[in-house]
Amino acid sequence: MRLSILCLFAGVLAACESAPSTYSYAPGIETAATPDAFATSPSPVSVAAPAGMVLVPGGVTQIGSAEGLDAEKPVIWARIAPFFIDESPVTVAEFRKFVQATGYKTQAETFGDGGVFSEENRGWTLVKGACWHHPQGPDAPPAPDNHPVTQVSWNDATAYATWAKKRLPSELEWEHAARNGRNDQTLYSFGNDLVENGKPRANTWNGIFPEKNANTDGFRTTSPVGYFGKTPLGLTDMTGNVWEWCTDWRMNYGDLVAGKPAPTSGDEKAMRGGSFLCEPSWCHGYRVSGRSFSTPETGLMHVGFRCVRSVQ
Ligand SMILES: [Ca+2]
Repeated sequence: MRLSILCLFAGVLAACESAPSTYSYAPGIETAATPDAFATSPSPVSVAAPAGMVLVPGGVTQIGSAEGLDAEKPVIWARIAPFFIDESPVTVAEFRKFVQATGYKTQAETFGDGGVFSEENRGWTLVKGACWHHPQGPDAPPAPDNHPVTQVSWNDATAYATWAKKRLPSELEWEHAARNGRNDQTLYSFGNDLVENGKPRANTWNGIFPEKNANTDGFRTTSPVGYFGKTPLGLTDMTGNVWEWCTDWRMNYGDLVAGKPAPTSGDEKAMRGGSFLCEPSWCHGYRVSGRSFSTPETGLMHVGFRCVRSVQ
C-alpha cells in the first residue's frame, strides 16, 4: 500500500516528506526500493514445523544482487511473513506416492518426451520416453528414489503441492530462505566458498560449460538430497542439484517497486537455486540471487521443486 505523509509546517500545507513506498506483492509479502521503507519487521512466531519442513523466520531481506545478471537487478527489498519450507526438494520416492495416490500423469508423459542435456552433444534434445522415473530416457538408468524428482513441469509441481496441502514458494520467499531468513549477504546459502577443506559443498558443473565436466563433486546429473549438507537454516540443496520451480510469472524487480502489480499471466515461470549444469562463467545460477525461467508445461532433467506452507 502506498503511504504518504502530508506535513503542516510554518502554517503552510506542504508535502514536505513522503515515507518510502511499500507495495503488496502477495499475501505476507511486501516490496520496497529500500529497507527503511518498512516500519517494522514481522513479529517472531514460535510454532513447530510440520514433518520434513523448516520454519523460516519472517524478516526484511534483500532481493537480487547489484553484481548479478540483469534479471537480478535492481536490488529491491522484501518484508516477508514467517512460513514453512520443505527441508529438501521433493524426491522421486515422494513424487511416486503422489502418482500412486492420484493416478496423476505428468506433462512429459502426456507429450511423450522430455528435455535432456547431452554432454556428448553439448546441447539439449527432446528424448522420447524421458519422464520423472526415467529423466534421461527409458534406455538410461531409472531415477534413484532419494534424488530430487525432475522432468516435472510447473503444472505438475503445482498439482503435487496442492495434493500435499502446500504451495510453491514465491521467488521472494525462496530467496529469503536462501539468505537463511536473516538477510545473509553470502554468495551461497552456506557461505562464499563452493569448496571447503577440499570438499565440494554442492552439486554443480565442474569445469567449463558445456565443453568439459571434470565431475569433481562426483555427480554428472542429480545427487541424493542432503548429500552436501545443510544450510544454517537447516535446508538442503538450496545450491545446485536441481533448479526449483517458484509460483511466480517472470517479472522485473524494478516494476515491483514502481507500483506495478505482480504479473498474473505470462509466458514463463521462475526457477531458483541452479543445477548440476550451472557453472560460474555461464550463469552461476546457484547463487542465492540467481534466477532462471521456463514455460510452465516444460519438463527438464535438471528442474525439480520444493513446497512451502503459510504459517496460519
Ligand atoms: Ca556435479
